[in-house]
Parts: sequence; structure tokens; C-alpha cells
Amino acid sequence: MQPTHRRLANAIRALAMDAVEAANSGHPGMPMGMADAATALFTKYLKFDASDPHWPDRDRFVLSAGHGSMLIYALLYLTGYTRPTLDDLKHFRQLGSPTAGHPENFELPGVEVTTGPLGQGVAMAVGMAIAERHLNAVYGDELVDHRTFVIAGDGDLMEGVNHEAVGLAGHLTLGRLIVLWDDNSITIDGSTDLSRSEDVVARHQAAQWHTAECDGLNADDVSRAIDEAIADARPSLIRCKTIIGYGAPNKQGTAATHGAALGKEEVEAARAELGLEPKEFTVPDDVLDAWRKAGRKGASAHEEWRSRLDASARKDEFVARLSGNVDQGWLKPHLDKLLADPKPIATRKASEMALEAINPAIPATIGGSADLTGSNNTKTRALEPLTADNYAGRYIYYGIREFGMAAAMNGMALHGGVIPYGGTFLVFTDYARPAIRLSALQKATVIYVMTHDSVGLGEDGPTHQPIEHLQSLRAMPQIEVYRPADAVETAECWALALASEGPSILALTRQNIGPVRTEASDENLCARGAYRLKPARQQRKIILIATGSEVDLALEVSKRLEAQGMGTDVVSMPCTERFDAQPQDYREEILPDVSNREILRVSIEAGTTFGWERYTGLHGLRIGIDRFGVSAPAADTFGHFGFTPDAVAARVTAFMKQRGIQ
Ligand SMILES: Cc1ncc(C[n+]2csc(CCOP(=O)(O)OP(=O)(O)O)c2C)c(N)n1
Ligand SMILES: [Mg+2]
Repeated sequence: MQPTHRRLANAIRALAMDAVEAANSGHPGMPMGMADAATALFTKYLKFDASDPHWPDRDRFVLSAGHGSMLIYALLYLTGYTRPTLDDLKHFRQLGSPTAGHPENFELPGVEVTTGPLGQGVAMAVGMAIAERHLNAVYGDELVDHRTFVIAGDGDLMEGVNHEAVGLAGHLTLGRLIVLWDDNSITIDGSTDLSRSEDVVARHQAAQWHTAECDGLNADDVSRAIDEAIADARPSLIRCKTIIGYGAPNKQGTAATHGAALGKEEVEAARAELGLEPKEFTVPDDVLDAWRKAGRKGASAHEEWRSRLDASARKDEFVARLSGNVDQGWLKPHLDKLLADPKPIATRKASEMALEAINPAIPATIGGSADLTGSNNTKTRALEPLTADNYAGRYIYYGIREFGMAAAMNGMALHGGVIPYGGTFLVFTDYARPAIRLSALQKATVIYVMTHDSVGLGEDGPTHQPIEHLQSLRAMPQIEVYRPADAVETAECWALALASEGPSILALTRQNIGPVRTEASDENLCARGAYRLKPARQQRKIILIATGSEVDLALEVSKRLEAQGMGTDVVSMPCTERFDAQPQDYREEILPDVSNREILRVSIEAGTTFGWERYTGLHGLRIGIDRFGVSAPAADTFGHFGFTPDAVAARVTAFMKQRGIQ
């Protein structure tokens, strides 16, 4: 006899309880409350094949309430994924175990995205649903036809990013997106009455979502609601009424079950209440068999999909596209064109010119902007908008939703088959930062086109002028921050960003800047992160290290210093992370490790000097801006902060004099 849904669900409850108990750390409440709903989803609806977690046409499942990680670990184990093993579950939250505190996409195939920072799972799922509809429009039902399911908690739906994500999903009519809301009326502090009065369902309806309600503790009722959601063309919110920690007789329904082990006594009481096996980490054979069968249920759909793929004339193209490799054939002809006609342009414009070459050559790119299309120069001529009526479009009007855009781009990138890039002002990376951090942590190939990269943006003033942003983004691991100095560097940086297995930020100017690279090079010079743009003409006394718009300035400064008899190198440093990754001898060659008395190192960047000691040494000179900006035309602003050739040259010579350097 087939075990009841409740018995299947109780296996999740048992494993969650036991793993949290073993770790004496973790969150049993959420998995225990949502076990029935998850059972309905995984046994009846979710299209997956546990033997191939990477099957491209699988449904995507996002556990947005990532603190309930034992829910997904239990499901992956029960349905027969290779990992986690039962032993992995016993090592929940321990060093080296893939069963990390929160689900990490890089630890376990089957965990599609990294969740834990509340709200972002739903927002990434929106991106996955966009990618699915786009690829469906391009390749048709036979190759791409799947759904994105989410389990979200109260916290996910309270976070600000949820409003952005829900608005975008409703606007794009992402009917393949279904969110199951664990409506347990509890968060860490206690009842949701402490902090929430809004009508969450009505909010989704107002955003053009379909909504349904069900008893989240009754798998059949959950199934009924999922059927309704599938039948509706709009994205769906299913409100699952649940009880946190369901099955723990003395603690269920209370915040005590949210994030702490239940304790030996309560676990025993729960075992009795739920009729579980007396021994921990034990799943009855018939229950495990039924779960394993559920894990193989998708195998036939998978096989049918494979034969459709084999029969498809577009198989090679589809497979290549999913692999993420990009054709960089666009770069050389583009560089030749730039070098044939060097002229001053803004790097945001140079980025658009690069994109005019990239977008036709690389059909995987999907551009967009958070309502700054004309300022970010992100839309190339041939790109059509991606809309509810035309998912084949490749340009997304994200609206003023920087965080939502960045999170959606993470979801798109992790879905695979598309390379998202999106723009806003560099200063508003602050609004997107939590998702940028998840791009980095998850190694999602997302390209941030961040324009108006310094006080050089001018009149918009201090609110819009980034100061600490470049350095704060460089402080983030696993992301590359590029600040190209002209059109050639911009193209080189685009090529690097496209080839990267992680996220990149392109910091681009609003204002025109002169060409600094006027000769062809066989190598992508930006690939090493920093390179000697201009060697000293006389005995080297000074190395000017500059980025972006300050490279041209450094060249002018070097002329003045050379005229005073001081040999001056100019080093362009478009990407500090790449430079740091170079072998010691290369770094030594560019920035010799000698005292600043022998060779003075000077950094020039129109942003905070914080951190530039790394390249100038403590006794070097750092030229930057350590205060908020000013509202004035760009030339006046730069003049005010001393970013002119004469002022910088004077500072360098004064510094040398003061330090007694000849
Ligand atoms: C952005 C963010 N803020 C705070 C937290 C810490 N946190 C983890 S779970 C949680 C409460 C979430 O409540 P709910 O979603 O209702 O989960 P439940 O208690 O029902 O399991 C909080 C505040 C977090 N993970 N992410
Ligand atoms: Mg809750």
C-alpha cells in the first residue's frame, strides 16, 4: 500500500528535527510546518529527475525561506539525489559538509540558488521565470517548457525587494511562477501581528497576480491550490495556512520552534505525536521507497525531452548556449574600428558601442536598466523589449527597481542559457548591493553596467556622485570591478566580463574622456588588471596608478613631471582584482617593491583614497576624494577637487619636496 502523504511528510519532519538536534543549531519550525505542502509539490507537480539535477528543462525549485534549509536537504535525500547522503544530514551545518546552514547553490546540485537573505529567493525566482519564458520563446515548447516554484515565508514577503519582484512578475505576467507562502503567522520576534497589518494577498492581487488559499497541512488541499495556480495565466501566490513546528506538541505554533533545536524531550514527544520511528535519522522502508519513486517520476519526461533534443535541428546551438561559452569574435573587428578613429567619448557610450557588436554576436545577452536606459546606454538598436506579449525580446525595462533587477539577473544567470546585463548609476549599487553580493557568492555571470561613476557626473551633485562605491565593491570577494579608461579598455573589459564565471561591474563615465589606447595590441591588456600604459622617458622616479577617467589625467600629469626631469610611468589599473591575481613577478614588474624614496607611487582615482595604500604603500601618495561631492558642472567639480593636470602635478612635486625625495 502506498504510504499516506502525511507519512511522507513526516519523514521530512523527522529528518529536520533530528538534524537540527544533532547540530544543536538550525531551524526545525519551517520544514515541519511546510512538510505537507512540500510533499504535494515534490510528489505530484515538480518536474525533476533526481539522477540528473542539471536537466535543463527541469522545473526550478527555490526555497526562499532559506533558514528552513533542512526542508530541501531532506527532500533531496528522500528523492534520491546523490548528495546529500544520510551522513551529510547527520553533519548538518558542520565544516566541510554540503548541508550548509543555508542552501548554497555551489554545495549541492539540486539547490538552484543560494538563499537565506530573506526576499531574494522570490526575486531570483522571478528572474528564473523570465529566463524560462524567454528561452521558450526562442526554442519552443519542445525544448523549454517548465515552471518555477518557490516556498517563501512571512519574512520573504515583508522584505522591500519582494515589492519590486512581485511588481515585475505581475507586469510581465509570469504565469510559470508559483509561490507557496508559508503563512504561519510567526517570525523570530513572535506573532506577525507585532509588525504586519497589510493584506498580503490583496497586495499580490493589486500587482496582477492570481492568488489562492489552502490548508498548508493538507497535501490534497495544497494540490487543489496548485492546480488552480497552474491553470491561471498570471503568476500565483498560494497562501498555505500552516503551523510552525507542526508535530512538536508543546512548542508548535510558537517562535520557539523557528530557529533552535527542539530539545530531547520535545523531540521524543513529537515522535510519539507523529508516530515516527523511535531511532533518529530513520525513515521507514515503505516511506523511503515511495519517496525514491517520486524522485524517478520525471525520468520518462526527461527521456522524452532528450529525444526531442536529439531530433532538434537546433540541438548544437541549444547545448552550446546552455554551456555558457561565448564567441568573442566580435572583439577584434570592434577594436580595429575604434583604433581607426580614436576620439574622446564617454565610456558609457563606448559600452553601448561594444554592445552593438556584442548583442548580434552573442544571442544569450539580455539587457536592461532600472529606468535609466538613455543614461546607461544599455539598449542597442536591434534589441526589442522583453514584454508579456513578446518574451523573445532581449531588453527589460525593469522600472525603478535596482535590487529587484539585480536579484532577477541572478535568477536568470543561474537558470542558464542567458547572460543578463543591467544598468543603473554606480551610486545606486547601494540599492542593489545585497543581490550583488549574492551574484558574487553564487558565481552568477551577471554584468552590472554602472554609469556616472564619479563626481565627473557633475550637476546632479553629492547624492548621485559615488565616493566610496568603487572601493566598497572591490572589497567584496568573487566579483570583478572594472573601471575602463577609454573605448578600447571598455571593449576589453566587456570581453572579460562576458567570459567570466562570476559577476562583473563595469564602472563607466558619464562625461567624455580622451582615448588613451591608440595602438593595437595582440593581448587583451585589461586581462592582467593593470599594465604600464606609458613608460618613463627618463630615469623612473614616479609611478602614477590611475583608473578610468583619471588615466588620461595621469598621462597629462606625467608630461608635466617629465618636463621637470622626473621619469614617470603611467599604469592603467582597470581591475584591481585581476591585478592581485597575477603572478608575483608581473606585479613586481609593474609596481616594483622598492621604497617610495626611490620610486614614488601615486594613486589617482576620483573616489575615496581608502584602500589605495595597497598599491601606493603607506608612504606613497593617494589622490582621491574623501568627502561627499558637490553640485556643479563636471569641469568645475573636478577643478574643485584638484583633479586637473596642473593641480595633481603640483601635489606630486610638493609631496616629494616635503618628503625630501629628489
Ligand atoms: C534579509 C534578512 N534579514 C534577516 C534575516 C534573519 N532571519 C532569518 S529567518 C527570520 C524570520 C523569518 O520569519 P518567517 O519568514 O516567517 O520564517 P518562520 O519563522 O516562519 O520560519 C529572520 C528575521 C535574514 N535571514 N535575512
Ligand atoms: Mg513565519
